[in-house]
Amino acid sequence: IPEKFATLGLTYDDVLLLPGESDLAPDEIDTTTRLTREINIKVPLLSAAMDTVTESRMAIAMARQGGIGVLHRNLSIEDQAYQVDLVKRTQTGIISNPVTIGPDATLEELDRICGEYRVSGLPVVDESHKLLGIITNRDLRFTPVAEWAGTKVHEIMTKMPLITGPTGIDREEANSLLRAHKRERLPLIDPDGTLTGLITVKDFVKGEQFPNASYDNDGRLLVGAAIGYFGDAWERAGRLIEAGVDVLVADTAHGHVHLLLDMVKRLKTDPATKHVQVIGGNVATRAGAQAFVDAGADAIKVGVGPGSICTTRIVTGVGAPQVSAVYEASLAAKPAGVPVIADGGMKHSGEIAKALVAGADSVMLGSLLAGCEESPGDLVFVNGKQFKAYRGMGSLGAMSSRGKKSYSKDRYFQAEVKSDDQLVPEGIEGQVAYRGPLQAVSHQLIGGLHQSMFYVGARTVPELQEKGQFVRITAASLKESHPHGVQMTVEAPNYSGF
Ligand code: RVP
Repeated sequence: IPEKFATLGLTYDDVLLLPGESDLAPDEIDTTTRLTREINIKVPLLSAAMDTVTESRMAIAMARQGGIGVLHRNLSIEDQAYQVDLVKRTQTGIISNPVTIGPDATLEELDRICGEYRVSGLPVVDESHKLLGIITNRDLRFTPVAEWAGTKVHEIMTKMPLITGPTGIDREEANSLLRAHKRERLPLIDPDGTLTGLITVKDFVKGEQFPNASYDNDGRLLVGAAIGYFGDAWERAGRLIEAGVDVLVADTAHGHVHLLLDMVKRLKTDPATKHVQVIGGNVATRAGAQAFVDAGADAIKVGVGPGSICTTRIVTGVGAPQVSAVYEASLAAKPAGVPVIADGGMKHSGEIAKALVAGADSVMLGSLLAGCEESPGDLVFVNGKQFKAYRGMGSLGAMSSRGKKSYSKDRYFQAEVKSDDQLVPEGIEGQVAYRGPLQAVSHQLIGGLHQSMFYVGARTVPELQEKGQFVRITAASLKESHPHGVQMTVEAPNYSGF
């Protein structure tokens, strides 16, 4: 029989990382990490699956910064799948399925297609998708509008031979070809001349702007989406996969539950779904993590109660201090090669490194990102200061219908509650200070992590996990850690004070 009182649980404010011997130059530090069994990302950050944090805009911004966004599920299936589609269509790499036109189409049709897809040029292909030429809407300028309906694409297109690249060309090579020939577009073809992709200069410029961006194998941004286990969850998963989602996140407040574990098992064995990465959660114990390892999850998310807007521990008395919970979960996950995600409770950048040393491979953030320009919701002014709304998915506001259907109730196992006044909330509704664009916020978070790694003497995340050593601290040390005895006169971009 286990002891009734387990060992003391610790959280972020209970520990500090000891400085270690370091001979690193800052540019040697690499924050690449494992998101799931099969996906690596360059920046170990996820944005939370919450309706005040992650919709497509945040997901695009997160992937561009090198992390990943998890689209919330307080949306109809159609709306959530549409959000996935928006992220996947954001062009920052190689376009694997470019819009094309046939040689016998008219210039009128060309103009319509360019407008519809907001592109300025199209590869011209025959019925078997062999590349015949390329046409841009600049070519239209030399033909009077009155003649568009009667002029065919093949009459004015630039015909083969064109400057093309082979299928599978890497970014550097493509870039130098575009430069050498001063071209704006590089069609990619197979040896038999079949069009397989398109690269545009515009996309490369974006690529250079976001050197860490998280891409799938086709050069599209990575995106995750939350699902449940109840009702139409299976249908939702299927639609999200059709839309191109890379990672499904089985998203509940208590993951160590048979229905959810069965859902993960089914997703990882069904031929239609098993190729997609599945994250299971949330758990806060070694046994909970082991259950997800056994169910075949590709990563495990840890956190019961640490969230800034969460009242689960107060309402139910259940939870586990986050640093200990992450450590415990990692004891089951690590030997199985399953990455761990520390979800909730991060107030400053220093906690990212603490979570990684405790055994996480990446972290999920809510309150730290809810104030970004890219999060859903409008700015609110209070006494001349700018804020954005931030609420728990278990808050009354998120779970109640208030004129529309709520899909987040089953995260708290209250899917069958009929009327709003019967709900038992486990979260609150509030607001956080406006923080500007994600780029600036993530710069501070990643910058902080770089510094942590420098202090510990770790070049890589695995090295940080191995070398990092905690010291337990007292309330007096915590006071010493924060600024003290001084009145702050200037706001720091990475310190909130609480
Ligand atoms: P934080 O970053 O501390 O704001 O926490 C965000 C996390 O809190 C989410 O990723 C989720 O796991 C959890 N959460 C979301 N809603 C609620 C709630 O209403 N209790 N909790």
